[in-house]
Amino acid sequence: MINVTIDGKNYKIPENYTVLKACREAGVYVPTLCYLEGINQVGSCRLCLVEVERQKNLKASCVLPVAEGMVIKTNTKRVREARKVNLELLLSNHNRECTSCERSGNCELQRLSDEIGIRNIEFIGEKTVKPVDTSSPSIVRDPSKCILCGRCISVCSKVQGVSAIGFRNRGFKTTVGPIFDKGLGEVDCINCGQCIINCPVGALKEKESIDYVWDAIEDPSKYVIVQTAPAVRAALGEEFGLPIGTRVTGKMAAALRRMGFDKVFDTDFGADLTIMEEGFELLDRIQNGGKLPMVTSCSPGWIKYCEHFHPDMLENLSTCKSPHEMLGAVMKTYFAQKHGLDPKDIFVVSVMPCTAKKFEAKREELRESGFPDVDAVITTRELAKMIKQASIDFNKLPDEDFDEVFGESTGASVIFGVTGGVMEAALRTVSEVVTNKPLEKIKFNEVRGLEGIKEAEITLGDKNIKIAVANSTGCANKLLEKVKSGEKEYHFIEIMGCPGGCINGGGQPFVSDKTKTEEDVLGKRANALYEEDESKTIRKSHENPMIKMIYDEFFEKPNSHKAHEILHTHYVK
Ligand code: HC1
Ligand code: SF4
Repeated sequence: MINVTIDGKNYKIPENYTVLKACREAGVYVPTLCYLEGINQVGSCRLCLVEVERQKNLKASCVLPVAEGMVIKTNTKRVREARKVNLELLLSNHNRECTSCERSGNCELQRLSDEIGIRNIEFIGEKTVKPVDTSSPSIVRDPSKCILCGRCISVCSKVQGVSAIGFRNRGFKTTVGPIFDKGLGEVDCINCGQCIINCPVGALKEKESIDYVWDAIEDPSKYVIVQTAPAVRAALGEEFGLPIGTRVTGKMAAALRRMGFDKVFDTDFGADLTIMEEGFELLDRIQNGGKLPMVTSCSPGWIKYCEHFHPDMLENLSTCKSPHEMLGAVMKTYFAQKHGLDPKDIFVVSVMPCTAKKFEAKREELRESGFPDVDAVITTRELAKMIKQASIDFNKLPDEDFDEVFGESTGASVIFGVTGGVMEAALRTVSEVVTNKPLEKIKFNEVRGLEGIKEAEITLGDKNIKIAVANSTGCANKLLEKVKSGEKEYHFIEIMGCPGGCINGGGQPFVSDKTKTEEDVLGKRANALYEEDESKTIRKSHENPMIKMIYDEFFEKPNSHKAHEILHTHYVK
C-alpha cells in the first residue's frame, strides 16, 4: 500500500492502482467516457483529467499509475475548464439530434454534458459525413454519432476475441468500422451486440423490428404468438426505473397480453424441451462413442463464432436448435395441428436479451416446417419501447401468468439465462436419468458464478464426467485451444456468447459505466433468475408435466425421428 492525497484527504492505496481507480475507491467521482475497467483504458476522451502536484500538465487519471506521496486534485478551476473544453470539442463534431436519438435519456455523453454544464457549443466547424451502416441483420452503426472512444473496438477484440471493427483512417477522417470500409454484415461479426451495450452514445443499436411486430398484431389474418427468453424478466424492469435485479415475470406477461398478442408463451418451456433433447443426446454420445466433447448450441453468437473461428469443431456442437427456435418449430407443427391453424398464418415473436437471435431467426437451417420457426425477434429494449408506445403503465400492472400450456416451465429452464445455467439444468436431468434416483442436492455450485471459465468433474452413476463452462466467445476460444492441444479433455461444454450469459446480452437495457462501478449489475440479474428457480415447485425439466404431455402426444420420446426432424439441425459452414 502507498500513501496518496486526494482533494486534501489522505488514503492508503494498493500500488498497482491507477489514479482513477484510487479516486473511485476513495469515493471521489471523476467523470469518464472512454473508460471500461480492464478493457479500455486509453485516456482518449480526456474527461478524467486531474491535477497532480509538481506536474505541469493535467493528467488523464485512467492511465496514470499512483505513486508514493502523490497529491491529486480532481476539482480545481483548471480541471473543470479543461474537461469542459474537451467535451465541447467532442460535441462540435457530433450529430446532436438528441431528442430523436435512440439513447436520449440514457446517453453517457448527454449526461456528462449536463453535469459538466455545457449550454452552448462554441466550436462550430466542419463535420465529418459518414453513411449509416445497415448491412448487418442485427446491428445498425451510425458513425455520425460515434465519439471514437474505442470501447466497442476493445470489447470486440479483448472480450469477444473477434476484432470485427477497428479505427480506420487518420486525423479528422478517423472512423470506427470494419476493414476496407466494409459493412458489419460483410465481415466476421458474430452479432453479439457487446459493442452496443458498451457504446456510451447512440452510434450502435439493434436493427429494430418494432413496426414489423405491431403490423402482425394488427393483421387479422395472423395468429401472433409471443415468447420471452429467461433473461428478459431479470432486466426489463430497469427500463421502467425499477432497481437492477427486480424480477418482473408477471408484469411482463400482463403487458404482452395488453399489447394484443394472441398467446403469451415462455421460452422457458423451449429450454425444458432442449434439456430433454440435449441431455439424451449427451448420454447417447457418451454411451455409443459419439463426438465429444459435446458443446451446447443455444447461443447464436457462439454458433457464428464457431463457424468462423473453429469450423473444425462444428461436429462437436449439439444438434439441438436453441430453445426459442424449438418452441417456434413446435408452434408451427404440433400447436398448428392441434388448433386447426395453417402454419403460414402463425407469426411467432421472440423477445430476447440478444441481438444475435435476430440473425439466428433468419437462418435457412431453421425453417423445417417450410416457414421460419421464428418470424421476428425483438430485444428487451425494443419490448420496453413497445410497452411505452402502447401507453401501458408497466409498474402498475398486476402479476399475471403465461398462457397454458407453453407457459409451463421449471426452475431448471429459467437459469438458462445465466452462465452455467444450461449445464446445471442438464445435470439435474441427466443425473436422474442415469441413476434413476432423485438428486440429493439440486444446486450445482461448481458451475455457478461469473468467472470466464469454470470446470468440474461430476459423478453420474458409475461414471465420472468432465465438464466446463465458458462465457464470452473470448473465453470459449481459450478453452477450445486447450481442448485442441490435448491439454484439457471434457465430455460436455457449455458456451454462451456473452460475458455472464444472456443476462448480459447485447439486447439488454443499457447500464452506464458509472452504475457498473457502483452496483454488481450481473450478480443482481443472475440472482433474479436463481430466485425464480427457487420459487418454482418443479425444478427439473423432465418433471414438467407439459413436457411429458408433448412427448406422449407428439414426439414419442427424446431424440425420436420426429424430434430430430423438428427440434434438431446441423450447422455445416
Ligand atoms: Fe438465452 Fe436461451 S438462455 S440463449 O441465453 O438457450 O437470448 O435468456 O432465450 O433460445 O431459453 C438468450 C436467454 C434464451 C434460447 C433459452
Ligand atoms: Fe464485435 Fe460483437 Fe459488435 Fe460484432 S456485434 S462488432 S462481434 S462486439
